[in-house]
Amino acid sequence: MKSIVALILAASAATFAAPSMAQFAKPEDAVKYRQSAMTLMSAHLGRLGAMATGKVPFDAKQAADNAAVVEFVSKLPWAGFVEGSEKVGNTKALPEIWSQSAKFKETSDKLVSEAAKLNAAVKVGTLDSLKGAIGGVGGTCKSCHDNFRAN
Ligand code: ASC
Repeated sequence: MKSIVALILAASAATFAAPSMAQFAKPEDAVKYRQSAMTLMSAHLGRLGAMATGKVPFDAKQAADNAAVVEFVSKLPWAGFVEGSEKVGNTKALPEIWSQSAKFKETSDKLVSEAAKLNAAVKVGTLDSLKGAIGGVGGTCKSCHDNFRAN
């Protein structure tokens, strides 16, 4: 019985670990993976941005739901920046992602931590708490795009 439980745990751990060590059948799949994650991040951050700027009314539940997605999804794109996917398909990824990989990692780590801060902040449930934290995320998106994405 114990070994069955251990087996199930090991199998589910492997499933959950998959995104962070994603193996892609072909480089195009890696590009699609990271772009999909970025698309989700943009959609959910966009909804928070609309609330923060007053384009749509603030709704604490909506804010919390969107920030939870942003925090989770912020962890995903990075596994898709594999060697060999630099110039594949329709990508704006700059070569600096690979030639300055430590700096890229630092920026991506910063996004993950800013997204976690945003998610914690919106749990307060006020427009001010959202406003106070969304800039940290948006600013990190921007600095990474400025340095590592072709416009
Ligand atoms: C978004 C989005 C981006 C970033 C960037 C922040 O919502 O789609 O690319 O924020 O505009 O400066």
